[in-house]
Amino acid sequence: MSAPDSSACPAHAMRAARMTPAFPELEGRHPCFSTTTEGHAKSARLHLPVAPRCNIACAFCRRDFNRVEQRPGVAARLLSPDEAVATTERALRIVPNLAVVGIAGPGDPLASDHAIETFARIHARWPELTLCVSTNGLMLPERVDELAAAGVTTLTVTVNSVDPEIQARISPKIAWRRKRVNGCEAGRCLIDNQLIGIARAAELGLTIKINTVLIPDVNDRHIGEIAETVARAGARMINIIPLIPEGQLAQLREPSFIERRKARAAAAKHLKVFTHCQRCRADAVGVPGLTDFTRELYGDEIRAEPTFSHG
Ligand code: CLF
Ligand code: SF4
Repeated sequence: MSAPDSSACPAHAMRAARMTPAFPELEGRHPCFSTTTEGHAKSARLHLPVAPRCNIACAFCRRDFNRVEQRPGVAARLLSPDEAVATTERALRIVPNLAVVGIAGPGDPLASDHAIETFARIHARWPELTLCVSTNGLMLPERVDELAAAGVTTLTVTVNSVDPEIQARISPKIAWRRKRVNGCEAGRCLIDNQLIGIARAAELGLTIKINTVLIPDVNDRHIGEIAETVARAGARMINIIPLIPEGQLAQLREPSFIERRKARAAAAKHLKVFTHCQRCRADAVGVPGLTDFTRELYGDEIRAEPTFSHG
């Protein structure tokens, strides 16, 4: 009997897509670039909170040092590059299947030198580890070659808009070449740098994911255009993250289930959509959503509560 023709039936096609790795070389070796449930559960990541500051001001962002909140932008403490290397050494003894070392905060990894120095030192010592970075992309054109030279192979860029007017509502100001830039000019500068940086990263062979914070009545009708634009630049996957209203956007509401589905459907016309995101802390360790080795690694307990503000 011949296999069912998945192109004839949307349900078959969706099931086939769920079972087919989008990135075979990373499947089971990187939890956030594995696109099957089995692959996602096979490997752990270690986040090293070495990035002390940020160069843009997202209206929904609330960075903090504490032990309780389960969201990006939060860590129990900042690590120096020396401490990050020592932490990696300990984690390799403690965490089974540790395959990925990522830097995703608490600030932006490209706004200072700490992340790139940390990656270079880890890559020299443990070249078998996959190195992963998550950035707002403002400094990507200037620093992506350094990232690649330091061994980084998977990249996430948070792109919340490709329209400067919309972007100005999300990140009203940025620090660019030692000056403050506001409004649409800031939006244009950030978007241009993100797209140039993504294109260069693709040229260098990095696998690129986009994080997009879904903000009702701000960018919710703009998701398809974002996905189309970043796909053209060289991104391969998108992760739509629902806003939990905080900071200057505390007056907004969370996107509904239907709004999230619509956004994913609009993005799926252009990119693979990532669906396992756990909105990790900047010092998370383990398999996202499945195991947590924070206590064993740091010798104290971080009690996680589900709040979120950052992409
Ligand atoms: Fe960390 Fe991000 Fe790398 Fe993954 S998390 S830097 S790509 S190793 Fe993953 Fe966590 Fe979602 Fe990020 S589940 S918040 S997408
Ligand atoms: Fe910076 Fe990320 Fe916060 Fe935006 S969300 S201000 S990029 S740390």
